[in-house]
Amino acid sequence: MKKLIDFDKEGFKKEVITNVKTLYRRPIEEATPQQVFQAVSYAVKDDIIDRWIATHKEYEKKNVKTVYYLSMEFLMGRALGNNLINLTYYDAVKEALDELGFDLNLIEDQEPDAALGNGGLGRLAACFLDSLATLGYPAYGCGIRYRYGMFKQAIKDGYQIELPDDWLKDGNPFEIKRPEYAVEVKFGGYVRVENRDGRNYFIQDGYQTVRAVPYDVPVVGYGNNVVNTLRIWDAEADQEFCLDSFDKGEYEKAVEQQNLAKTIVEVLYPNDNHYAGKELRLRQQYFFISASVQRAILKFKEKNSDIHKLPEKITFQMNDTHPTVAVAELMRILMDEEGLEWDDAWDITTRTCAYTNHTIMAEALEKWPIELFSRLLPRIYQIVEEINRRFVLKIQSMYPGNQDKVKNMAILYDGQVKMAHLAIAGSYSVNGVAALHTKILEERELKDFYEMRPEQFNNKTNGITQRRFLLHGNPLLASWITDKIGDEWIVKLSNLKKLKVYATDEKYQQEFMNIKYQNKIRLANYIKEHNGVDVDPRSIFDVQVKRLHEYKRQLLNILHVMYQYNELKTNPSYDMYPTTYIFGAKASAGYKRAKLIIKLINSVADVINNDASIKGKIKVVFIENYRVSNAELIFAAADVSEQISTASREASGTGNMKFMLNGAVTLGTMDGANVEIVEEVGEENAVIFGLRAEEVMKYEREGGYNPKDIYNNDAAVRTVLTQLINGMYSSDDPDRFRDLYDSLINEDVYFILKDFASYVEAHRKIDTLYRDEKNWAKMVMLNTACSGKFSSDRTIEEYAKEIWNLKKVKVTLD
Ligand code: 4GP
Repeated sequence: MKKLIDFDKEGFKKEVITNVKTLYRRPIEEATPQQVFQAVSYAVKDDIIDRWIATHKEYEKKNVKTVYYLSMEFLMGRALGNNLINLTYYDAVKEALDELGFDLNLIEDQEPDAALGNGGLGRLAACFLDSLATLGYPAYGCGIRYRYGMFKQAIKDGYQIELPDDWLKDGNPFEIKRPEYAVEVKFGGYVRVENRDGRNYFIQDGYQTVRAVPYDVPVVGYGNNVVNTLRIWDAEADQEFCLDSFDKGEYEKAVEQQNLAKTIVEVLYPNDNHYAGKELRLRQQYFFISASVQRAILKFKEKNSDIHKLPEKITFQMNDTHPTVAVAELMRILMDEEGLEWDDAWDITTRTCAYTNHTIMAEALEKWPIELFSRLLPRIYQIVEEINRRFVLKIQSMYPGNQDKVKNMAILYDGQVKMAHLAIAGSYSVNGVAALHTKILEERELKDFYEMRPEQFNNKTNGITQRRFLLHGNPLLASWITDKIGDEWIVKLSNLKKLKVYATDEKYQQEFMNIKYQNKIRLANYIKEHNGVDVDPRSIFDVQVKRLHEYKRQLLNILHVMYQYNELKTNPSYDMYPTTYIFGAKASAGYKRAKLIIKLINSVADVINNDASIKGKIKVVFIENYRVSNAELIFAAADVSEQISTASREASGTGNMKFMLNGAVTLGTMDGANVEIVEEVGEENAVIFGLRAEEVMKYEREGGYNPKDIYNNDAAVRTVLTQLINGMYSSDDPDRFRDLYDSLINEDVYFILKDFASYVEAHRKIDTLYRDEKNWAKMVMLNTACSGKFSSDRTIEEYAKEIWNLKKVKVTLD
């Protein structure tokens, strides 16, 4: 890849020195690593700004169509390394810093992760921004500038502890505050109707107001001068209004507004695949949506005079149902502020909004009580009522007399506002995130909506950015690949298929496996430093890192470890290849059972890691505070990628793709994008086990299965389950894990026991395969070689062509 422009190393060094001086009144020799990080970041930002300005000039000149990716979450991780990679300056800056006496890796470690997201859908949003900029598509990410991001996880006595993530405490060098773009967002009060010139106007009165102030964060495209914007909104009390209230003696009202502003962006709700129903969360949703949509319309009007052209210039892509109030907010603006009639406004809205579904988990469905929704957002609620009234009429005219359809599809029903139904009614596109997931949406979860309007539905299989998860996260493998096939893979991941020819060549197999080994040493060092556990890089690194959720079945994984340990202890002929089981997972703060599973993993680790008699055959490690930055190290070092969700439950998964890209073998169920991974790499290069989605869904239709049958008939399962309640892993409190035991024996809604035998078999197969070094090397190399489909560049091209109708823009610097 051509370098952007010649990097001026000496100039850069000078700038870093000057920055340290002006920011901290210090000579560089006395600067702390944090200060050097800030100084370097400001120097890099300087370079970014020119491209940022040039990009927006070009967008304005061409009056381009723009996608607004509306998302409560952007799990960005660290910015410095990624920005350097995408500016194509990484190595040059590394050298410059070396010459100043600093190690870029250590400087990067000074940066806190921007953890403005939980997991899947938040990290997907971050990968999408990277791809949009790299492909040159005009885009804004719109979200919230949470004062505290995803909590920091500490492990104490084996339990998860949540600590606040004060990520802004040293300042965020890349962001820019844009007070000139602040807008007002209104909450509460009541709506009165005013008739002017024969037309009714709806006016919200007696409301509380919050000033939404945007901070812009640059999103640098790879090697193309494009810099898009992630716009995250902060809340401030409306000073003018407050002063006014003070004057009028409305002291309490003024204080309330101050408090509202303070609390609204205070914290990210730490729920993954789960709806908590908190009032503050609805406030957050409306806050950032109202601000983003208002601002987008203002910007549109700077260049366009006819509001009817909105769908030609803007798509609002709603990342799950969290931003769904956008449908009603856009209606409000079009009618109350732009003066359009309902039909006109509805036509524009439903050609501007699009919706992505990320989960079929029932507990994730957002359903707001009407009482709360209408109190908080009175005008928005009126509009939703009218949308619902018309939508129900449409259902009734299509299916006369069919009350079930109304019940299943209405937006307002049972005293609730059903956000998914609003999202579908108000959107021109509804997409799932992997082929199997979209099929389940169409055939089961959203069947009625699909039957009503099949052309609205489409699939966009997720992807990940190779720039962060290979080029930055795995530099050894990245440069080996570039050596073999050139560096175009950085922007065209399908090129990796050219690596296939190397997969059967012993020399290259050795090179590849040696890189894996180096990466395992790197991770082993991290584990030693952070967990104090010695792990052997020659053992199999079998890894499950993702949010902790019952459907993801970390419990199945640890039960299998307990089983293997029993075999080692009791069966003299049991032979296994030394394996290190690595876990990393945050549990939502209020999710008791998930937290108990973390405790179980750590308790099992305690017993097994300290039993000298098994000669280190099994090690169990729980990596504390799993997040984007340590994930990069983990993916690079994995041999086996555990993707073991109950089939049908994991919409797609994206971790599975990151492992594959870095040369790990998937041990998984036929769920989410695993299905497509197997399709790409071939069933012989993955290890698949367990019930298929149709089988799971059939059991569910028929009322489940009886786990006691397995308990009664499988002695190994019985032993493992008994060890949950006999104190083997909880001698101080034998009942500690009884809840897990009961859940398995009585319901086992996630089919853990049902899949257990098959999972044991799959592990045996991994063991056998790993011993055949050449074949294993071939398998992992083919995984890397066949991962091209899973670039988020491919995903974004599909969105851009099939949903957004975006045009690419080229940016040149004067
Ligand atoms: C996640 C899904 O669980 C995961 O399968 C998918 O890969 C990811 O979205 C991106 O599409 N869902 C969530 C959530 O993060 O909170 O619903």
